[in-house]
Amino acid sequence: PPPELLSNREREVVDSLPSRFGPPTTTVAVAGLPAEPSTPVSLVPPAPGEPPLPDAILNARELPRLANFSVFVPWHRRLAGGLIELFMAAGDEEELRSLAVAVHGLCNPQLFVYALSVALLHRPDMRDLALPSFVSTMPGRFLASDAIRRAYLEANLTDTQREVVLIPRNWTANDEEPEHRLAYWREDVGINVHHWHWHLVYPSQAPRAIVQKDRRGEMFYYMHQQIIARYNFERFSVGLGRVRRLGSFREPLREGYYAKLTPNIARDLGYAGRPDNATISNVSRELERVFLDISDLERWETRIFDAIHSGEYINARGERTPLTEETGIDILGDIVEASVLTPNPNIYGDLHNMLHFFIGTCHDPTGKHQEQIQAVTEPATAMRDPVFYLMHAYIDDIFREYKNTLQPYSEAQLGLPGVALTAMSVQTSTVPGEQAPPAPGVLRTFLQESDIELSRGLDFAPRGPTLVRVQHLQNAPFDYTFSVQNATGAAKRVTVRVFLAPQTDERGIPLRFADHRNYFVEVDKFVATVAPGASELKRSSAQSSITIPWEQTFRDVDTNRPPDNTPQQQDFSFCSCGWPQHMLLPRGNAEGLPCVLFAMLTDYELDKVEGSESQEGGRCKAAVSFCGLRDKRFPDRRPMGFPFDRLPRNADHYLRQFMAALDNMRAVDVTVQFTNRVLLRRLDGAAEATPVTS
Ligand code: CUO
Repeated sequence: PPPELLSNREREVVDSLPSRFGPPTTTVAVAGLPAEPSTPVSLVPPAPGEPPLPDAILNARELPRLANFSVFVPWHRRLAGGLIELFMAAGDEEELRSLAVAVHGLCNPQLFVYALSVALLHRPDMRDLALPSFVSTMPGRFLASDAIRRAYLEANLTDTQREVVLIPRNWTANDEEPEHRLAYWREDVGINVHHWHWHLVYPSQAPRAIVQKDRRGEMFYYMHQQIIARYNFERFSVGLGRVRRLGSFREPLREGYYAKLTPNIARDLGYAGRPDNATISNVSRELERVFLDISDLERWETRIFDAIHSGEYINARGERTPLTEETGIDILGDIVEASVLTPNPNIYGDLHNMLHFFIGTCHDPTGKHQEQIQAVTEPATAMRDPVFYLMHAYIDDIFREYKNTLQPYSEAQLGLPGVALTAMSVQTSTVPGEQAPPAPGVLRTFLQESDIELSRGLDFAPRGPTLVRVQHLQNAPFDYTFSVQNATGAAKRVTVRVFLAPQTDERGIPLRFADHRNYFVEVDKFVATVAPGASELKRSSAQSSITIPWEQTFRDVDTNRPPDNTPQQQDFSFCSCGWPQHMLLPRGNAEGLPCVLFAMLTDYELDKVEGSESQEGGRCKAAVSFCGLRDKRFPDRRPMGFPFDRLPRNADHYLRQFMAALDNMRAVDVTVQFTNRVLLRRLDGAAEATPVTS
């Protein structure tokens, strides 16, 4: 059985448990706790003369144990912020453990898991600790409640009687709902774990040292912009048009959604559903202590657009302050989200977080039915709901409005004198069950089955491995070859930026650069040295700067550690933030979706950031483009999304014309071809491919 961890079985109050950090023989008695922690905490009411419980715990006790917790709720954020601070302040591992046991026993378990996870990700002494896969510790937020009920039944059988629980592919809706064609993507386990993990790495409320990461607001903008770009790519793959942007807070939300997820299976407190064409209303919910009107949202929106169009925002002292080319997008990100770094909450409010809340409570805006929030109001589940993309397309539009006020990049900013990217190709490896590799330029996707071990998350069930099996998209690994001509006469360090985009819009009409740029998804970014003269750079799709490997999504703590265990890879928890490798490519279609692969070389001397030159050899560099580098500044000085984040100099141009005079860029046509069959079964995480028919 997997080791007992505090984050296992979140509703089971522990009497004693082995140390999750130290040797397995250490135990912690809840009532007594370690003999002399520097902040004594007890689960029994303090006797006269004993120190009282810390305020953070007393406050957190006000959230009922079985309520659903969400960081999109300001009150919940405040409670989490207090607990994170408490966990961060613990002097050593022993004290942290005693505090954790106390909070686990006294407070809402979802709040506990969130706050402890954020603290573990940020405490220097915990950096080698691998957090267990969140799918296995909180399966109710990632897997169908039906399947989890079934897993409970299996868990009660003997080891030899147990069967793997199959999760059907079409369990939230059927094809009468056109949006259901994308359920495989929206409901993907890896994508949702990534989003949850991203919000742990970038909490919007916690001690300032944790929140104030380099370019945090810009990262909020960029990571979510890329989600929308990827979603549109996926929509084109299945024959749907680009996602509709939420145009007004008062319009009906055509896309209903019923998540069929129950984070608290014991009390059956599932996420609420939302019927088609629902509208949001003024909110007054005592349950989450939110009392706001739609007109508040509209006021915040107007003020944010005022800041964008005037080029100035109002800071904490009420002064007009310029949004500069250097930091404007970063400040705007903090304002729009809003994180605790937002400069003036009275003026700019809490637009994005509250949109998650207004939409997610539109079925019961006053709480009179005592209904739970919808899936869209919680980061672990929000990306399942089609409305997430309407909403975030609207948020993205705010940032785009700002980016459109900036000067287009000049040729000097875009070019790299003396270095040319003369050719580029991709070669996909042989697809499981086929004899030969695909033709050059053909990328391949198919289906895979993976098993997830759930016993860490089945509260109150007997111990023993219990498996569920999910089907998901997968892509065949591929290699890039870049041919470079370096005429500078010396070796040159370059950043290679690689993007993929659909060739046309949903009607098959070519897109002008001004619009096309919004569809480019980053697939890789890396630093390389090119020798003088002609040379080739090779790169594998597995090295992508946005992804984490399959194992980190689907495997458990002890097995997800890379075999070599090198120092730079030990920093596993932070690394678990990242887009899943199995979703690196859009699905494409059976005929092969026409795409453009774009690459650009830039001067590393201009790109590099002091102290973050760790693209090579640093700690935890997986998924750096989406998750940053731990304890370091973002290692690329250029704006995130460069060169697609701004309008072109000529609004009439297409990509070809945009690149015309720039030898350091190259675009080639590729296709993404999808095979609607399960070609891979890796039931035990083994590397070999087992072709099966389906
Ligand atoms: Cu990640 Cu709205 O911030 O979902």
